Amino acid sequence: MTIDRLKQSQLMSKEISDLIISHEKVAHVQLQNPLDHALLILIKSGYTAIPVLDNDFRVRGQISKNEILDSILGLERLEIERLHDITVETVMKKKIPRLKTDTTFSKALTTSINHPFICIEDEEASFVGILTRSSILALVNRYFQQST
Ligand code: 4BW
Repeated sequence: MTIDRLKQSQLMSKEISDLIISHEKVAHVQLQNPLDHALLILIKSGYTAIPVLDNDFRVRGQISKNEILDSILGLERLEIERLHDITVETVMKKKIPRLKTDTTFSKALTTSINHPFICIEDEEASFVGILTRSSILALVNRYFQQST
């Protein structure tokens, strides 16, 4: 095996644990929060979408500004007054990818093609943090810079 092939295989089989943004730094909301609270967190954090957790700190889905606005879209206007009566659970996206901390970089790279961030769980399915597309790209970039 050439040195380049060896380095590539080391990168692809590396665990993602070093790349995870820890849960303390991740903006999130809870299932029963009303949409006005979720919108506030999304606007204040500046992110498009964030994880949704339950009371046991388990990942249940993710919610975006677009899903919130879509849920209050009336025939002629945004029905802002409904924001307080709808819960996050009702409109969040439930089918999202999740990975464990010992997942390989190769699997995370493939998953990140269609997902700007991936929620990371521990063995008990508790939320550990997120893996963002930018941290994945930063590592790929470092790999190519070092190879040239
Ligand atoms: O507030 C921001 N700070 C920084 N440093 N970068 C930001 C911020 N808002 C957006 N960005 C940049 C990042 O490069 O724009 C990209 C797209 O953001 P998004 O998706 O559409 O809000 C960011 O790319 P990324 O770092 O690869 O993050 C991908 C997605 O992961 C974000 C957001 O949905 C989620 N995310 C990232 N950090 C988060 C977070 N969600 C909650 N808490 C965090 N700390």
